[in-house]
Amino acid sequence: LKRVADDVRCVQEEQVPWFPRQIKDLDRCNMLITKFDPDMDQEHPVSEAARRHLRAGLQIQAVSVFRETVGDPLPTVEYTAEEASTWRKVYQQLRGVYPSLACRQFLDGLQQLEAECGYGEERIPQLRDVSAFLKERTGFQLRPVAGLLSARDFLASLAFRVFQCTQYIRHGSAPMHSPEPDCCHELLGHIPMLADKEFAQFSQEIGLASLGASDEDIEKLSTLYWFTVEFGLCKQGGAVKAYGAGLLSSYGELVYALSNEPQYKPFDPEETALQPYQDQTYQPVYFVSESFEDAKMKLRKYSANIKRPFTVRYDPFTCSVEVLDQP
Ligand code: TIH
Ligand code: FE2
Repeated sequence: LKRVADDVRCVQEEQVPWFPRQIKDLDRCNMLITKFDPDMDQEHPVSEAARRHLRAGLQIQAVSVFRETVGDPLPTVEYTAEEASTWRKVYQQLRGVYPSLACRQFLDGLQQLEAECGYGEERIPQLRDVSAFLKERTGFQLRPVAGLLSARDFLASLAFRVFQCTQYIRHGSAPMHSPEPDCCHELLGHIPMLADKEFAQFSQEIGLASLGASDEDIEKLSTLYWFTVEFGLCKQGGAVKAYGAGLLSSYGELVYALSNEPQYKPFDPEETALQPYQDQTYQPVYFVSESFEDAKMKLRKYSANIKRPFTVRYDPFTCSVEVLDQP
């Protein structure tokens, strides 16, 4: 009888997609969604320096597979004067509108980063410094990545409080919007939010919910991630504010999202999870939640209900995931 039970369990386990159990397994979570090859695609508006970083990034990726842990010091990057000037433009423009358009949690985080982590228009913060800062605040750490990752790999890293970050900067000809993540997006959009304890907890929960989930559930979770963590709006103090990183790193889209032009829908995970999305231009529709807390609670509830034949629990002492069979 025992053998049968074992067999049944094996069959069940086979249906579950592989997922990282230990933080070092994240070295295997680096599947890039290659939209373009920096050496081949001459159309994509990437500066020479960015191409260099992209190539370096691809090398980092190749090397990191052999690394023992994700704790190695992050590489520092020497940005060119042209890149520094792109950063300055982006920073100045956005900084001016944040007080009226960004949510309170974001403003708090940014203020801390300015006071304690060298944030400002003068220079592009290094991932190494920012990672150390975050680690002390919320336990999140950064890991360099060469471009857009598969949703499954990106979400899995959140389960371990690891945020995979691009390190190169957008082309100077289009500072106000980039169709892909770059360091302006990570540093200005995501990092201030990840300095918030509750938001960090919530991000990790999305990650834990994604481990071993079906392709269909990953698609829904990443759609939800898109319309909240990337493009979410919430009501705060009687006004609509942005908390999504894709908005907070794009002056063009931030102003557009909070104008009368786009369509607003109330945030409801069941419905939002089915909304098609694209990343090449501004979103035609944004989801507004009653409050920042409301978005968190609803998404948390949704994540917790995803069906899997097991449950997971994170052990912060060993930075690993325990897998428990459902009774
Ligand atoms: N559009 C964002 C920006 O200009 O900073 C970058 C991205 C967010 C999400 C996908 S691409
Ligand atoms: Fe992002």
